[in-house]
Amino acid sequence: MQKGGCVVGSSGPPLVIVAAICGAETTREDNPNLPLTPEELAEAATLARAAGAAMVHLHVRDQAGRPTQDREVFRRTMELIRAQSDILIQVSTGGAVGMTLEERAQPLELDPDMATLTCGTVNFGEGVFLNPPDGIRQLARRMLERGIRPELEILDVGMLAFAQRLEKEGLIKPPLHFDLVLGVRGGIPGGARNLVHLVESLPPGATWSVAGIGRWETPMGAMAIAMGGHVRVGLEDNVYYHRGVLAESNAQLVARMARIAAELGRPVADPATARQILGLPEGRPQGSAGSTA
Ligand code: KMH
Ligand code: ZN
Repeated sequence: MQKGGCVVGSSGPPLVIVAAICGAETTREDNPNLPLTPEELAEAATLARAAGAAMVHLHVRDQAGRPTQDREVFRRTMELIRAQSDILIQVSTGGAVGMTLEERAQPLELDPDMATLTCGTVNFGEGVFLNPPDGIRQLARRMLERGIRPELEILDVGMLAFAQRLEKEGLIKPPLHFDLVLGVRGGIPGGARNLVHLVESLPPGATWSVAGIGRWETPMGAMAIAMGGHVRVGLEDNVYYHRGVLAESNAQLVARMARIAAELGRPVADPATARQILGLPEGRPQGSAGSTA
């Protein structure tokens, strides 16, 4: 994949759309269409797949709708998703602000297709999303041991340098895959100049996607499509379809990206194609969600 190559007007490389369907912070008060239970999350993932998503970025909630990293809730949700859909599953190891690293690491035991690895600490609204160097190393080591490919979450510029240090230490293996998150209150703001700076700072051979937060979701996604990157959209990142108009579903946000991609000459990748693009190991058996080993 080209780092910054413009593909507008040509038939470009397939586009991987990731659906961030729930998150840890979004509430039903923010958007009543937010899926929360394992059944609702599985249905949302299936509909997102039908709309063009190749991978789901997964958080789960407890019975009261609060964020949890409980392994058994993840297991149930992953089993339901895999029973209904071939969508790839990327589990969150970020969890919610305030969780310990041990809590956050639980879904790694379930053999997900991919997992997030945030590469530094950042203010997160009024909270602090704590990712000290040795904590990041611990998560990276567990992923390496289990053969889980990390998606490197970059919420500010300095995190890129730490990712490259992890690579030098042998804790992550090239080609690296990055998710450039712009617009978190405390991280790098959204905008064309910031996105171009991040993309031009990536190591050679890297693949990348963009997650624009709030009003940045659509413009950053459209830019990423034009620049040859990939996109993440969903209610975790943005609850609106238009200013003041709530999104009806995650699938609606995915479908918009698929339409923009079609106009810009990027076919949407199915999960098998996304596997190749992202360098993921061969598929896990359908209907399974790992062992407890
Ligand atoms: N909920 C955020 C504090 C991830 O999923 O890896 C962290 C997050 C990142 O959502
Ligand atoms: Zn997340």
